[in-house]
Amino acid sequence: MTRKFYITTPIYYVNAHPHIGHAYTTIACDTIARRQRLLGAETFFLTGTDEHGQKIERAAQAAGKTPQQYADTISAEFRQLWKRMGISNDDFIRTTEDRHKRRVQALFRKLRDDGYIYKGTYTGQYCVSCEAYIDGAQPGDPCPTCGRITETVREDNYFFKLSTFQERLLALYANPEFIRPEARRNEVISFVRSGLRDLSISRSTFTWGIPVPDDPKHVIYVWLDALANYITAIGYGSSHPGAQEAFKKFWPADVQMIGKEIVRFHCVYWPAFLMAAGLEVPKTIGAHGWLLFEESKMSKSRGNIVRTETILDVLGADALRYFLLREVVFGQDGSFSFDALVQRYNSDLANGLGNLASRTLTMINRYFRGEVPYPSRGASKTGADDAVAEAARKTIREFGALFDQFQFSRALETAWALVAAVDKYIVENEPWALGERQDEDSRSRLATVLYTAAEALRIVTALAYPVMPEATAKIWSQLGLGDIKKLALSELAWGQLPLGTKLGEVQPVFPRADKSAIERMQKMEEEQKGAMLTEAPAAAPVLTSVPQTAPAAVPAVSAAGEKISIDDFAKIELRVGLVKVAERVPKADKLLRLEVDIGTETRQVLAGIAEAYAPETLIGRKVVIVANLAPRKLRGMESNGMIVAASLEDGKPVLAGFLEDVPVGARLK
Ligand code: ME8
Repeated sequence: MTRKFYITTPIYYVNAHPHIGHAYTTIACDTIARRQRLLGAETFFLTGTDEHGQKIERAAQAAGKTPQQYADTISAEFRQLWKRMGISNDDFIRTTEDRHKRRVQALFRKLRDDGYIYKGTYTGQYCVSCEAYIDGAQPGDPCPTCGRITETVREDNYFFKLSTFQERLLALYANPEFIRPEARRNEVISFVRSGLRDLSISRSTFTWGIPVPDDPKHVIYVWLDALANYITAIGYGSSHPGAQEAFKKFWPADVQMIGKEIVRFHCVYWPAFLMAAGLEVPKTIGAHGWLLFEESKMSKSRGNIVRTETILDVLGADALRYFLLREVVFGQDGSFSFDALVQRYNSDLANGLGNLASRTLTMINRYFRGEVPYPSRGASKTGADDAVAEAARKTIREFGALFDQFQFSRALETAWALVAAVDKYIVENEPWALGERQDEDSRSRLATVLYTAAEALRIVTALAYPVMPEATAKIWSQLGLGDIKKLALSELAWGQLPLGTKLGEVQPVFPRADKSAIERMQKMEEEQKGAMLTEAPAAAPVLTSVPQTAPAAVPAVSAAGEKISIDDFAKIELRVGLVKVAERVPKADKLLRLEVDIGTETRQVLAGIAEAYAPETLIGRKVVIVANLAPRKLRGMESNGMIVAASLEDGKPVLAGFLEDVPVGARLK
């Protein structure tokens, strides 16, 4: 019977344009899926977009679109990008699709019917950016994951009996395969050991979500909705026999790949939901680290993203795929830079694999009329030939073992050690010198050397296929071997290159990149950033993980008489904010601590207006906030923006406001 293999990426939030951090997760999964297909498994590879929840609703609002319009645009961007990158996903699920919504409701019903859901009231802090309830946090506390200020939520909710799963979850973690790598497993164990509280799984203060069955005033908590994609996409909750069969075949997932910041959702909530629904849990959750750029996590909110398209335009998808998997040690954070990308590309691809392919195949063309020569079995065979064969056998074994442990970087290192060994072998055996001689021994030696090099090239190419599908397919056909997708990887062994094979047309696969490639990519990114800054509210720079801070509310007075240009003014991001929380700051007579909703998020701002305004009079009031002010700390608290006020002669501030109603988050310009 054919073995099945089911692998998933997380589904991507549609509040951000795709960048190479997203591409990293997708590439890792695509590589695993491709390897599994070559190993003969019936593989299903799922990705998609996560489109509900408060964060998306607010982002859409700030962009002046409906959440659906907004989600449609960005979901399409992801889909197109994956296509361009040759991602081989078998399905792309959107959480706003009917098939998903109906099946999530079926899951909710099942959990409720089986007694795992009850109604209660939630009072506590919530991080809209992570869409996470933050246990134990106080008003004004930042989210421990992303650093943004949490919002106070008080609402009637449905609760899931998470607390009853503590022991079963701990028993699950005893299996070391469930969470990889080990460090993440230990974190999860200590989190669960410290005690689990029941989890609120519905929201009632906004509407952008899947309605709770029979109680549509509530929408299902976005993480329950999103996590369920892994089963709804393959047919859970469907009455259609075909879908039921697919679900039976593919569930449980073999690998669910995620980033480290969403481990708790996947390793605690997700298995608990599945256990409650009477379903099996996934076999392995693999958590990778972050891609850093300019020393912090690449993300939209930090404004330090690198677009995948730039790299595809200049170096191609394979270069990016190879770089990310080779450079980043799986599970750890890794830095991206254009310099490192081009350096790696030149050393490992242009001068490494590319050079091995072109010199070996060119010499076979020149000396053997393009047919793979017959190696000698006689006297002209040397220990060096056997050493290459032995190194290749070892590489096949080690590459597979490392790869299956997600140690992509070490696996590629092993394969490229073989490339280096063959290069050395070629240099030492000087086939070009042998080719100049006509005697039989030299001919026979030349045949052996070029056969050995070509066979090693075939093996590296086969191993590297899942990582670089496009380039390896080209080398494969240049070797005269046809379609690389037909390769039976499990049978890969030394000595299978058919003698006498007619080579295909030999062409360079990885042209060398010069310095101008770096400059071109940097320029493309700068131009894109410029374009984004002028793109109205959707792309407004949002919080950094260290929230921006600002002084108390004092009106900005420009140097008298000095004129500024419209461009100078455009640098100041003024937005309409809604005060949600206002309170005095202990031992600071002038300061108020405010939580201000600016459409895309809620900011903590410290304002020096306590002598002019009683906190309770500010709640629900619309104010003007300078949203892109540099961070500052006041009294040990982060202030993240500045409230605009007129300053009267006696120094008393009067808050700026509007006579007409204005939407929260609207930009002043
Ligand atoms: O978390 N480096 O979506 P998301 C590495 N919708 N990986 C990165 C990255 C970076 N700089 N930035 C993002 C969500 N990612 C939820 C998931 S699943 C049921 C719901 C990775 O768009 C991140 O770690 O914020 C995660 O694995 C994926 O992109 C999606 O992130």
